[in-house]
Parts: sequence; structure tokens; C-alpha cells
Amino acid sequence: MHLPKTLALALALLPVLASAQQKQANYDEAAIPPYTLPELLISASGAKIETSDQWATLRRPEILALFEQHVFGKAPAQWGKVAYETLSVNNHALGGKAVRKIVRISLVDYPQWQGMELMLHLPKQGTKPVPCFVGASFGGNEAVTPDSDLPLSTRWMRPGKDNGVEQNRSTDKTRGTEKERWQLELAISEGFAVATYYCGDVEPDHAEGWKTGLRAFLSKAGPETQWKEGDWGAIGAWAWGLSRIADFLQAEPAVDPKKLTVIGHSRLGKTALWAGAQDTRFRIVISNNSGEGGAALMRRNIGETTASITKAFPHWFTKTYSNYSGNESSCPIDSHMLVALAAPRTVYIASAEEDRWADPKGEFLAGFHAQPVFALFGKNGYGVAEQPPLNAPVGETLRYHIRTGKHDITRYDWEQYLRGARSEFGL
Ligand code: GTR
Repeated sequence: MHLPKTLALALALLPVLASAQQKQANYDEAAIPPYTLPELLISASGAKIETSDQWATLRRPEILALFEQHVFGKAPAQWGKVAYETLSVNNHALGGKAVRKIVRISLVDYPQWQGMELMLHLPKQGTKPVPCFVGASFGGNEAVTPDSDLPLSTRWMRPGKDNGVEQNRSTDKTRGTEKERWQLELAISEGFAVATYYCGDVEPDHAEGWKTGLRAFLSKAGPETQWKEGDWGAIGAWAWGLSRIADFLQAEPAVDPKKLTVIGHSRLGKTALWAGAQDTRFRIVISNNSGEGGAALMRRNIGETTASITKAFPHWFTKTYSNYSGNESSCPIDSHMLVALAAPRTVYIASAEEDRWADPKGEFLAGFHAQPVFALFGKNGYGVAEQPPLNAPVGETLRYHIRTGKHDITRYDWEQYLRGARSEFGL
């Protein structure tokens, strides 16, 4: 399908708008207006939360509902029967080190939706079920793997500087363009499986993408749907996709379903946080440079703001979220609460020095201010009161690092995540 000209133009202008917004943003700590974070440990009725039980039964459900209502929207409760179809198995993937399966996950009652193509890389040796990373990718499976034998995805792709996408479609030049971001060989060599899917299989990442995505297909009105305040956005839909992978992995004999880690970078880091908040099967939640709408505190007006994100990417969130543009203090949540929703499971937040747009300090502080909830469970948090120096990871159940370099997910980041996961899973 070709996009209408106006939409194609708007998409072409997005990078220009984004870089203009990034240049004009505030980067001065001293210019952040004073703020007070919403209370984590006082319930809506004013009750003090003093035990892990009170947190789990009273406060956690309240906060989850607030995030649905004000930020990400509420996912539908039902989608009928799910079908799994193995499309291919390659026993010699990654130079013979891995087995790679491609499995289509689709919905029996919603055949209009083409489904999502899960790509699962498994270590070759060993008989014991292995822990598994689960994440969404920016491009098709052919972008993630360094192997060149996969058919190219035929779905809509967002053009990027170096992703080989032409006329919104993958080309042979797209192959392997995300391989640095997905350190498959490293993970496999340490005994981990990695499950990925292209986020655009669930919903193409542009303002009109929902019309050809899961959100429209699950709604009775289809592409005529009028999105109301509180309805789910693209991040909610992408997070739904991650949970469908977790479903599949419950019955995959090569994977230990009790050792799942959800991971994501940037917009897909926001997605990982939201998936981890809702789906407790994810034992570790990794936010890599997730920034505004992810780990960064929204009340810190520095770098990207609620106003800029909801203007550039209105489709990521529920409509209600944009009401807090320039008015963050009236929002009943902030990102420390999103991190706290994962307690007592492990959360790893990572920033990059040059990624000022994502507000590294705000990302650090979200974990810092979530610590009281982890403490209710007897869990140790960062173990430090200040953002640590560059390339010096800290923490236990709450982990953090800031590395040198720009907005990205790198081998260094993966090395730290793997170390965290080994310690969490006692490996
Ligand atoms: C930026 C956006 C960020 C971040 C990033 C990405 O343009 O402003 O919130 O999510 O995209 O996903 O790479």
C-alpha cells in the first residue's frame, strides 16, 4: 500500500522536526522548574503502604491503572485463539553456532492481521532449557540477523539513515543493519536464547500505522475507529506483541520460561518497560536509553518533553497523555512508578553520555525514586545515591549504567545486561 502524499511528506519531515526540537530543547539543569514527584507509597484513599502485600494488592493495581488511563492506554482483554506456525528452522545459523526458528504468531479470529514473525535464536549445545531475551526490533528479521538466507520482510518500514529501506520496504541493503544492536552471537555464546520480532508486524511506526495494524483489526470499527482517551497506543500494541512471545515460550522446550528478560532500546525501551510492568513473566526488565515516556522523569523538563514527544509521535501513547504537555505536574504518575511496577523483579536502566535528549539523569532518578518499593520486598537497589561515573555499572535488583557514546544499544550494553542476567538467574 502506498501512503497518501501528505503523510509521506509529513514522514519525510519528521527527522527535520526532530532535530529542530532537539536543538531548541533545554539542557540546563538549573533551568528545570522545581517539581514534586507523585507519592509511590500512599494509596488513592490516603492509606500508607507499608508492606509488600499492601503494595501488591492495593497500590500496584492502582498505579498500573493510572498508566493505562494516562499514558499507554488499556490493551483489550481478549483476542481469541492464537495460532503458531513454524515457517523455517535453520540448524546452522550464526556460522553454525545457533538454531534459528521463525514462527508466525497470528490470531485465528482476526485473519486480516498478518500476524508477527517471531525469530528465535537458540544456542546449539546443551540439553537444559536456557534463559531467553525477548525484544522488539526497529526493522524486519533480516535486519537483526547477520545471516543472509531469510526472505525480506514485505511490511512497511520506516526509512533510516543507514537501514537500506527504500520506498518504505526492506532491500538487500537492509540485511544485518541492526546486527550490532542485537549481539546474538555474544548472547548465544553465554548460553542465552534471543527472541525478537519486528514491531511493525504489530503496528507500522507512523501516525496512521494503526489503520493497517493490530489496533484497528482488534477493534470492531476497524480503520474507522475513533480513538478515545484511554484507548491503547502503539507502545501498548508493541508490548502486547512481547507478551505473545512470552506465551509462545511457555511451551518451547529449549527455553526456560521462568528466565525471561524483556529488552528494548529507545521507543522500544519504553515498550519493554511497559511490557515488563504488565507481564510479570518477565523476570528482568531492560530499559536501554528509553528516555521520555520511558524511564526519564517527565517532570524534569530537560531534553525531550511531554509536549515534544506527543507532538512528534502522537500514536505511541493514549490520547490523554498529550494533555500533560507543559502541564506535567498535573499528571498523577511519573516514571519512578513505571519502574516500581516491576518490583520485586530486576530492572536494568541504562543511559548514554551523549544522549542528552533522553535525559540520562532523569533515567537514573526514576530507578532511584522507585527504590522504596523494592525495599518493601527486602531487595537492594542501586546502592549509590548519585549517578555513577561513566562505564561503571551499579546495583543489584535495580541496576544502572551510563556509558560513553551516543544514543544506541551497543556490545558494551549487552555485556552488562548479560552479566546482570547471569547473576539474577544464578548462572
Ligand atoms: C526519538 C524520540 C525518542 C526516542 C527515539 C528512538 O526521536 O524522540 O523518544 O524514542 O526517537 O526511538 O530512537
